[in-house]
Amino acid sequence: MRREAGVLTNKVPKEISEMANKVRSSDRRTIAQAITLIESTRPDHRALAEQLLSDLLDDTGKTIRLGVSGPPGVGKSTFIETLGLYVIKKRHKLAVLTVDPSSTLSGGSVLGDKTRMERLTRESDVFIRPSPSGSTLGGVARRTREAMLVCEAAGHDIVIVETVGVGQSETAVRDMVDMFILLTQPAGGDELQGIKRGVMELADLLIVNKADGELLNAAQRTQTEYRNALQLLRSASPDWTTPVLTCSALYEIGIDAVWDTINDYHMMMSKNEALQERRREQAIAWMWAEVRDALNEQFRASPVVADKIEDLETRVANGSLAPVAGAQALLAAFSGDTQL
Ligand SMILES: Nc1nc2c(ncn2[C@@H]2O[C@H](COP(=O)(O)OP(=O)(O)O)[C@@H](O)[C@H]2O)c(=O)[nH]1
Ligand SMILES: [Mg+2]
Repeated sequence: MRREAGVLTNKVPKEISEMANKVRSSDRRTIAQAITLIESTRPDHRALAEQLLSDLLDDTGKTIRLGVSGPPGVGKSTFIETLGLYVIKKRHKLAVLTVDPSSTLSGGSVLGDKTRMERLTRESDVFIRPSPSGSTLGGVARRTREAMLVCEAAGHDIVIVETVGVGQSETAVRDMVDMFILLTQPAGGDELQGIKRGVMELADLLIVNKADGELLNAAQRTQTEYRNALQLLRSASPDWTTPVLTCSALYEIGIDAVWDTINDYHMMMSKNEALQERRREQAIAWMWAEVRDALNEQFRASPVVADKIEDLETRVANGSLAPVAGAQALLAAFSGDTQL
């Protein structure tokens, strides 16, 4: 494609403005194509994707962005389907995106290829997109963030990003949503299973799922334990104390209260400008992440650097060169290269 057209002249190719218009008119095929373009790693595609996003930017942001995380099997997909069906009855348009760290590592998927969202998939006002496979979690997360903007421009006013809680992905998702929802399940005994304190601190809402049948009592006990534990942590936002709710995603119990809480939170955050502030911070963090990634890529792609890597690595490994000196040699080679 015409890389020069984008990079050198800033002139937006006709097909990109047409694509933007079709996204805005909510053409499903175009939305899917736009996201495929965004996920492409080819430099010419990247340039086009950036133009597309610039074109769409004014139509984004009028949304509730929700992140849903939790350990595997806790019921994230079931919950998203149940909540999703609930909100589209209220005439919202929903998009569901996933950030799946496992897809970047193994090509496999922790979230499961067999998503449990068959009922949602059949709804015409719902757009569901699984995680792209990418080289780094950060890369996947940024493409997901861009996909989110495309969905917003297409009029999806609720975006849910699902991620499995296995470490860094929670932070990546928290950094792109307005409200981070952490799902847990009834714990056996008195331990709070599976959720680390650092992750709990990220949560704007904590939900104990599977509060049904034989698990109901245990769910309520777990709810109390989390309430107590949260009192010892700092709140994610100054004007908001992270609530702990119970629900049953499977039997569709307690979803009203979840939705009310999401709305309360959104109203509170919008009223005191906290939402705008959070999004401003996210945008700046995103910009720096892009800089970091681009620099890293350029560094790796530099032939002068590549020439030196093997030798320097060997010397650092066998102790004849200090790691800091090795890094400086690489950086010097790189800056010499980029000043040419
Ligand atoms: N009893 C009960 N089981 C549930 C509930 N939600 C999900 N499950 C079950 O838990 C298992 C994992 O659910 P899934 O949504 O795939 O979890 P995910 O890995 O977090 O996405 C499935 O067998 C679900 O049927 C619930 O509210 N109550
Ligand atoms: Mg799942």
